[in-house]
Amino acid sequence: MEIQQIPSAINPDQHQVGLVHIGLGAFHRGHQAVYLEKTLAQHGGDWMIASANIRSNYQLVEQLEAANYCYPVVEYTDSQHLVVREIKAIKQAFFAGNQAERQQLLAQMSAASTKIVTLTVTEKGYYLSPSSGDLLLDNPAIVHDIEHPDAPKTALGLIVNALKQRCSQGTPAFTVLSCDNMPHNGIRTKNAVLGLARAQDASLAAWIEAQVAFPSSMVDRIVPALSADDLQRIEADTGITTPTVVKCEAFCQWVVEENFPTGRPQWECAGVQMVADVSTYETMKLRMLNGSHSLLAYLGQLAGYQSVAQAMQNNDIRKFLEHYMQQEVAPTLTACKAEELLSYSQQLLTRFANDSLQHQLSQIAMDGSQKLPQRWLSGLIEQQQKQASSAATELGIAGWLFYIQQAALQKTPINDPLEAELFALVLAQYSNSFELISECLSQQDVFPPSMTTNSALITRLAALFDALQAKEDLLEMMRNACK
Ligand code: CS2
Repeated sequence: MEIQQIPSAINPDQHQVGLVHIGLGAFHRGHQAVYLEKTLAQHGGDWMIASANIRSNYQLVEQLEAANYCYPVVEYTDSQHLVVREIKAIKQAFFAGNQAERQQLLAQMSAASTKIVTLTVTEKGYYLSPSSGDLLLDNPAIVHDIEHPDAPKTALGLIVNALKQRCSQGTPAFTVLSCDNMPHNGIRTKNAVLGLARAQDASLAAWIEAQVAFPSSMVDRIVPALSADDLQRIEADTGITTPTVVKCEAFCQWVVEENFPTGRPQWECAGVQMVADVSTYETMKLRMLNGSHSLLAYLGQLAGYQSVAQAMQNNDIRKFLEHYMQQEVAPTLTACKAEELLSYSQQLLTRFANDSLQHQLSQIAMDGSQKLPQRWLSGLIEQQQKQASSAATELGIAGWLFYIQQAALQKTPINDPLEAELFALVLAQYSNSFELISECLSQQDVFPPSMTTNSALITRLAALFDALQAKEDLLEMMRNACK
């Protein structure tokens, strides 16, 4: 094992907090915090991070505090090469699930020194209908934040509350930067924040609309959740026993829309791509990388695999993904050059095969209802409009519904905000699979209307679903989808 150690080159005492982050998970610590660390080391500035968890993992906040907010990121290039990077870019951490710390977080967010609020709260943390992008005003957490604007439970509620304080103090607004895997994540975040603000106070909403910038961004780095086995492996490889360690791949990308009226760190010195429009990067990544991940999550688990790298060792699965990316996704990415898409897809196959990551398929399978519209369905609709086949994507959809039905029958949670609705749909009595698929596709928060009424598509999905139920050879079905 070849190990490169990169100690932190910043002195946290010399930099103040300029950025508040909500969603202190492994991804944030292994991605945005690493970029900030590099930026501060090269360019200085008051851009340290104050980072918060809203609902879970108070222990992590305590552990970080105990370690003086210094933690290692272990970047595995492959099973023989890794880099251990020391990160000190986080100056403070809060657990906003407790009232006192929530007030401290809100004070930090309302302070004039805070110029940017970044978010990694996952798709469901925006409380939007995944298909339409409309705010779910009747969701209990949003109802709570409308009724109790001074004790918010959601990231949206925290942002609206802090902006209200800034508006009334005469402090300029901060910029809100979403770092979640959603299409047009800046616009979606704006809709979510404005939707909540309008339900609280129309004049505040008007101020936010006029004053707050919501740039979009595309983030990319595979940062799996850590298991006890991972911790042991890291210890064996590096001797590190720190509980706050982050494990990830070497690859890292961040493409950010240049729209920061309140100022921003000199991220480009750390390799961040600042662009006028991120949508091409975003669609490419969501459909190619995340779309492949979701195919692996459901079909890979149905084929008996547990991790991405294990599934990638199966040549049929590898070819299936190659087919999906080249034949079903690439034609929808009209703004990209064919060679660029080919090399991107090849690079993804290599990244997925990295067996040091142990990226669990069950982790990716979570929140399917929130992920699949942008990963599979928008591209599928474009392909259908051109009468082009999307057999791999269709097998993915049938596989997802079958996976949900299996879980519902075994009473195993699928970790999805629509779990109850989806379980009820797949467990109801139907006279045949066509009826079952039709009913599932009428779930409008997931499926767009053009799919719900497409009987040829429903017939194909029903046939795939029947084949899965009949335990036909899944690898053979994958091979057929590539014909
Ligand atoms: C994954 C992503 O869990 C998932 O849904 O597809 O977290 C993926 O690893 C990242 O987007 C990679 O940048």
